[in-house]
Amino acid sequence: MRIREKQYGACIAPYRNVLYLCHRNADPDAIGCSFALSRAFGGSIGAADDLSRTGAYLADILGARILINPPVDDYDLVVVVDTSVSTQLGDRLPKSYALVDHHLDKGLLDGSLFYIQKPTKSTAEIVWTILKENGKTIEKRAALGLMAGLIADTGRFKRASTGTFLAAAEILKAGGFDYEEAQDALSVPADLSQRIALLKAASRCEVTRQGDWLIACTEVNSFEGSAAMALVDLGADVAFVAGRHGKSEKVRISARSSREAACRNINLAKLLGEVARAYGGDGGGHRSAAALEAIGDPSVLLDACRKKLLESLT
Ligand SMILES: [Mn+2]
Repeated sequence: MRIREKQYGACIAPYRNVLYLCHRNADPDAIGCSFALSRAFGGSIGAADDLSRTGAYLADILGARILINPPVDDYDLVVVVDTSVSTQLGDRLPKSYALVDHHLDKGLLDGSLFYIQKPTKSTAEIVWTILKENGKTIEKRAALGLMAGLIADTGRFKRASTGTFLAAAEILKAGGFDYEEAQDALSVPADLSQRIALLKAASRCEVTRQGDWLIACTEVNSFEGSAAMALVDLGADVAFVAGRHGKSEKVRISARSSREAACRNINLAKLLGEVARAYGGDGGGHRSAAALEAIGDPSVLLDACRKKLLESLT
């Protein structure tokens, strides 16, 4: 059931024991939103498998306790936050759940008790509206969490909308801190392993040119998302980065596209979703930032992504 932000308080009220659940590799948007919701309406915070480095850094600053892989069926209700496909939860989708999210995928909507899904630039903007319309006063730490999520998901306002700027101004005012403090909550010093992964990704990169399009494909077994972003920064229109995790057959691919590519109607969420489902997995995300998990050989999956993209360009 789709609900409005204003109805959130009434919908959550009957549940005593609520868990806010973040996706795997939980980022500042997921952490900040779960923290703000749990402070306003009560409940615990959990994440599937792990937190991202910036997510962990922010959780530390907020003093948020995040349970890793909590027993989801022990809660009256699980609110899935900033997540749009069940593979992002390691397929541990609880029996009864609600959803607050800003992605394009529809996969979790039908099975939910109630949901708010809007294509805002960050889930933080939705959560901010929820708090306002339910008459919650926001404390500084919660505001800081939302602001950090908003800054991170918009690439420091590069992908911001007018709604993002409005929300940002309101959150700063309500929280009583300045923009610099919010930026500090995201400034994790880049660690050596990340820098090595990005340099490896760039040095192994294979570039395909079609007309004036440059497509970069590469393999590296960590920091795929950051690597894809780095390759777009270096000049690729679209970058696909594949990695294998642990000993499993599972392959993760992260994809990013330039602003130009997004303007020319490339939809990476759709493209990765289709490739993933052809290889026994699932994927999704946003038009210009998406990911998949599927079974197979990394190079074969990369090839399938590249082929599908080339087809859509002709
Ligand atoms: Mn998000």
